[in-house]
Amino acid sequence: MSDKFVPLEGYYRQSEDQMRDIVVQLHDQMSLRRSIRMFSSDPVPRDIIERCIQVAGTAPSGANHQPWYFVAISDADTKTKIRRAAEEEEREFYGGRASEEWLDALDPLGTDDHKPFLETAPWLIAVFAQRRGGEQSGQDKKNYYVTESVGLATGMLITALHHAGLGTLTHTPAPMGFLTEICGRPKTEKPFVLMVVGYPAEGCKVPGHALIKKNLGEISTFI
Ligand code: IYR
Repeated sequence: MSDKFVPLEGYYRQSEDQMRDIVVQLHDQMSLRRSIRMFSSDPVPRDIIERCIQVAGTAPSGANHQPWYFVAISDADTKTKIRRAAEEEEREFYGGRASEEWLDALDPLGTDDHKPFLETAPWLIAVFAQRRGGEQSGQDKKNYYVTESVGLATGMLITALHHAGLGTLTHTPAPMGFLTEICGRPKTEKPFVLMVVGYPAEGCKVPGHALIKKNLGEISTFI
């Protein structure tokens, strides 16, 4: 075997019952995750956010190029700028850009063009997708499966934040080009999602619609 390879570490077999306990517990925990739109302004320590971003950074990616970049924002002025720009886009979205079908689909969520949480929440994490890069910073190779890779990393970021007991919202004001400039990122990176992060507000409510989850039979087939 070529010296390109190193021994696998960190995997060990546990009993089937242990595996069962772990996945049942994980499912119980993750099935309580909700998209939150009412955030407390209580601060969340930066090292928790850093560590969750590191979890996201362990995601698999095309050719291991890790085509993601995270800008974590707690600065109040920057949050205000983001809120203003996002609400401007959302006013156009709700005021005519979105189709009737789309607005109908959103009706159960009760969303509108007001996004106060963009200033209330202690952290916003802007996730960017890099069309070019490489496995090491500063490289300029073509990246592969960029959307899939950044989607996987974002899912792992949400999972980490949820495990920490934090509320999240995957916010996608469209178009999100303003994030590139406000976050000082190069034009070669595409804003992927704006993650809103913090403790849920006291008395936080979520749409009942969010509780409708497809069951195993609806989302899978075993052959
Ligand atoms: N970006 C808008 C609209 C919106 C779109 C979808 I698809 C959602 O699942 C939720 C909202 C907004 O954030 O209000």
